[in-house]
Amino acid sequence: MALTQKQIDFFSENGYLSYGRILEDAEVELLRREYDAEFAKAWREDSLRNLAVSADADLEAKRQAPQQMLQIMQMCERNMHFRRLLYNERILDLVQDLIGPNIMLFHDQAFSKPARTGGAVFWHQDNAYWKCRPATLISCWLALDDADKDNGAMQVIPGSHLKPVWHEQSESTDLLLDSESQVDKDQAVVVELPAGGCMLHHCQTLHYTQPNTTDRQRRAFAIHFMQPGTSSPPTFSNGQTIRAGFNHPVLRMSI
Ligand SMILES: O=C(O)CCC(=O)C(=O)O
Repeated sequence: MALTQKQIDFFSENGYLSYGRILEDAEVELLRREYDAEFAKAWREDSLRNLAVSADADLEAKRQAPQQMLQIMQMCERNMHFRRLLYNERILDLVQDLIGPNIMLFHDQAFSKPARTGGAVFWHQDNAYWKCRPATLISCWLALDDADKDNGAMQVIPGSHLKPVWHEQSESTDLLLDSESQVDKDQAVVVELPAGGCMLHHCQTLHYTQPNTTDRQRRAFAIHFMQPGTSSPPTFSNGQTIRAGFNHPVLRMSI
């Protein structure tokens, strides 16, 4: 087992686990280079989203927006290094301890918060977007830069995975909003991580990242894992579709 029983129990009770470093310096360096190249290309091709503006904003509006919460979906379909990362044995060992030995990809996404202009990702439960059944998906969120509260480390509400809450569509951004009253922000825990560190969270855990108020960028990559047999509607609740192609590969199977 890669996780101790204590860590597994902590995850079951709280819906998240701060694991700490899982990638070596050289792996982080390589992924950062590839990440930056993919974001530069995506800007040129207009194939990324700025979640801080509404979904129909054009390229200029995305560029000029005072807040930048940049997202590339399915990095694994664009870049071999990120595709290989999905099969990283160290990461899959952690996931296996939480959802068992049969593991499929739901999808992946890169989230970039530039220094100073990096916007927030509002409090949400991932499964409010995904509507997967059973709601047993696990995410591994990897920090490619040191992440602390001020540059947008992950914040979570312990225990919130036990109950889905109502979310509504934000009018000004491409994000779902929690209903303010349903999140007791006093309970929030900030999961600070070093570059190359990861945290795991359940698909119903309420989480949030604040705007980046520092001079340090915050790059992150999230892999969302599911058990075979998980069903999901073809589009997310905000109308977004997972691009076809690589789709939902089996990452580990024990027959
Ligand atoms: O990286 C971020 O700022 C947000 C990440 C997130 O919401 C997620 O991984 O589900």
